[in-house]
Amino acid sequence: RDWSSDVCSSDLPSVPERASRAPPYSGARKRCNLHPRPAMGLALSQLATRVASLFSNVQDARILLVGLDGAGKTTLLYKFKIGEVIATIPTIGFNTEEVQYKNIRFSMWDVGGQERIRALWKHYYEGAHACIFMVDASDHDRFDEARDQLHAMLGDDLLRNVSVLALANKQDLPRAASVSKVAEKMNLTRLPHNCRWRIEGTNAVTGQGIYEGLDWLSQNLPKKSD
Ligand code: G3D
Ligand code: MG
Repeated sequence: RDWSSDVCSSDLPSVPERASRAPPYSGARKRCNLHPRPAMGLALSQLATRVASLFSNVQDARILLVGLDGAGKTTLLYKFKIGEVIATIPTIGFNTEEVQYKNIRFSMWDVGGQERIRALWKHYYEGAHACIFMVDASDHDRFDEARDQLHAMLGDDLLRNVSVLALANKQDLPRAASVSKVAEKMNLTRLPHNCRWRIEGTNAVTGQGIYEGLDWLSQNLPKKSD
């Protein structure tokens, strides 16, 4: 792993701003697809199976996968067949996708947009163990919006115990902000409820960084006593 530096709540202050992060390949998505770098570590086709084994000790993991539109959520779940769609519930202005992979259930939706829709999100909060918040690290103009959405959502008491995995996605793009920059922009040290969190740099097209992030998550799910 070269660029997918990660930061977590306990070690944020010691992580230096990374001098160089983006690999010098084109950054064009299709090109990455056609020429995955050989040192990727984990065969892409195995990602879903490996992810499932991470959570094999958990009876039922309920994970919210959220972020602004365009962050890369659909790419992450569908490209790697991490789940099978079990339901899509279209509501005006709010579409969720429920995806199940073995004992892990992902509820995925785009955050942002109209305030009144937020009330509908709560249906998915109950019983959630974790929240994966995906950020397009190359979309500098929307960092503030993403941060506000993240904090507004996690301010809800129903999400008091969730563990938070932030993904600084699209690290392959030359414009992408570094992982520590995204951590700073998202104000992760100021998350409500002092929740457990971590941030990982990812490329949802190649799968880089995804396993590492989910590995941390699987080991940091809230305990029943929390
Ligand atoms: P969303 O489900 O969060 O709204 P999508 O986002 O998964 O639909 O992704 C939005 C676009 O970003 C897609 O491109 C997708 O291929 C691209 N994308 C997702 N992750 C990455 C990444 O890590 N790197 C790069 N370079 N692109 C990524 P299209 O062209 O299909 O809209
Ligand atoms: Mg989507």
